[in-house]
Amino acid sequence: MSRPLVLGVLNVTPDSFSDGGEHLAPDAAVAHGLRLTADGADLVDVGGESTRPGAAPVTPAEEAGRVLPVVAALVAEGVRVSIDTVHASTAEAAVDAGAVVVNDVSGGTADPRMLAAVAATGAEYVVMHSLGPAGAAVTYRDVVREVADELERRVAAAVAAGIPEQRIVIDPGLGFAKGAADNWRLLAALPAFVATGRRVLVGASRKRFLGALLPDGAPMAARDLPTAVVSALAARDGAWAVRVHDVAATRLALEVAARAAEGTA
Ligand code: PMM
Repeated sequence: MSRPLVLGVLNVTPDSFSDGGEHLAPDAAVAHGLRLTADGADLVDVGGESTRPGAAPVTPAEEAGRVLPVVAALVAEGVRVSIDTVHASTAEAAVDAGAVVVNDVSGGTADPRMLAAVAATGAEYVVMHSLGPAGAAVTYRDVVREVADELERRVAAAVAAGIPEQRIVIDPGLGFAKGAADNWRLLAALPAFVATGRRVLVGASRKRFLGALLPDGAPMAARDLPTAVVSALAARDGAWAVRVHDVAATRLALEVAARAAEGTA
C-alpha cells in the first residue's frame, strides 16, 4: 500500500473555522509550518482566505499580503508548499515564491484567469468540488454521481486551458455545500474516485460531520482522532493525499494502516 501524502493545513487568516487567528502573524505562521513539517507533513498548504460561511471576503491583494511572506520563508527552509487560493494572481505569485501545488477550492470557477495562470506556472493543480461554502443548502439526488461528473467537467476545462492531465488532482470537497450524509457517501465512494486513475485528495480534517460524532461542546482538537481514522481509511482506498491540521496523528494512523495492510512490522 503506498502511503498518501500528508498536507498540513496552515491558515494565515483571522477567521478559519478551526484555527482562525492562531497563525495570522507571519512569524507564528512560519513557525507552525515548520512544526507541521517536523511532524511529518509532505507539503504545507498555505491559505489566506477563510472558506467558512460568512467569512469576511479578502481582496487578492490582502490575501497575497498574508501568504506570500509565509510561502517564501517556508520555501527558504526547504519546505514544499501548496497554495490554497481561488485567485490567479495569488497562485502566480505563490508559485513564483516557490509553491509547487495550487489548491483551488473553486475548481477553477472563481477566477476566470485561474486555469490559464496555473497552466503557465507548471504547478500541480488540485481541482476541488464546491457548489458553495459549508452550510450552503444544496440537495443532491445522487451526490457521488453529481460530484464525479462535475469534477470531470472541471478537469476537462483545466486540460482545455493547457494544464496537463497528469498534473491535476481531484478532490470531492467534503463539507462544501454538503451535509453529513453527503460527506459519508463520498467517503464510501472513494475507491470509485480513485478508480478514475486520477490522484485524489481528501480534506476531512476537523469538519462538522466529524464533530457531530463527539459530545456537545467537545473542543476542536477532539476532531483530530476521527480525522486520523479517515486518513487511515483514505490510505486503504488509495487516496493520493490527505489534508489535515494534526499531522502527527495522521502520520501515526498511516503507519498503522500500512503495517496492517502489509502484515509487516
Ligand atoms: N477544505 C478547506 C480548505 N481548503 N482544500 C482542499 N483541497 N480540500 C478541502 O477539503 C479543503 C481545502 C476548509 O478547511 P479549513 O478551513 O480547515 O482549511
